[in-house]
Amino acid sequence: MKHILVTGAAGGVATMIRPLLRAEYRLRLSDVRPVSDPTRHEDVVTADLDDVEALRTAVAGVDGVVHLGGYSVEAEWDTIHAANIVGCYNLFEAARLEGVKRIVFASSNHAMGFYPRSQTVGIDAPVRPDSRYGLSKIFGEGVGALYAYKYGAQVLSIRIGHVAEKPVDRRRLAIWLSPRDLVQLIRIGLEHPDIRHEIVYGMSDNKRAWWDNGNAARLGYRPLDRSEDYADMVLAADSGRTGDDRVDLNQGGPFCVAEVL
Ligand code: 15L
Repeated sequence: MKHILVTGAAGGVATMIRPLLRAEYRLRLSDVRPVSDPTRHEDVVTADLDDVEALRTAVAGVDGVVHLGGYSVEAEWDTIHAANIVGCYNLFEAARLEGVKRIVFASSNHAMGFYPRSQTVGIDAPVRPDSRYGLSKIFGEGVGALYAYKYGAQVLSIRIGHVAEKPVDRRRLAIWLSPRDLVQLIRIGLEHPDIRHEIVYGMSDNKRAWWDNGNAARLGYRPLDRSEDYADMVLAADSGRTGDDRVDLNQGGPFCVAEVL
């Protein structure tokens, strides 16, 4: 079994996918917060993203990294800068110093949040961050490209929509990503032989999608879950109208107006 470091392991996304990843990989879990209930197939390390030496210890000897760590919503610049700019750079640098080449980077749909929902965007469209958070994810994709092309890393940046057991509102019908579909994308990032730096959208098989996920399909991604199966329930509960067109018409939704979430 390959040994994989998962950063941000105490967070919601990591908690959802750990049982699935454990079936295929031995996991090393890192966070600054306590990680709940590690099994005997998991070891836990405490590593702050501002500490390259601690990150080197965390990354040493693993076959790949799934970088879910950092700050996951909009916040003041100091917070985003520390966690998602400096922290992301430190993680890639620690991996380079330890000779770890495979990295899956949890980017976000908020790199593209100011595209209107009426437009289908692919991975070649110019970025349109909707927040300091979205901007930091573009930086992370850039770091991935730098370490791939300059230092020989193999990096998959997944522009994640919303990871949950099911889509929770109208917007999420377009961007929902089930835990097992996320794990399928992570597997591609960790295993696909021909990756240098690739960007894919992190969504399930969503009929209402506003992203062209052709690059993920090219890499072999075949999502198993469909948001449309939940559409009746979701649409009955959510009109999708807040009264603010910036929220209602843009892909990034509330991130397009939020200062701090
Ligand atoms: C994200 O990138 C966030 O990390 C997550 O908390 C959700 O808010 C998601 O986007 C979303 O767009 O729904």
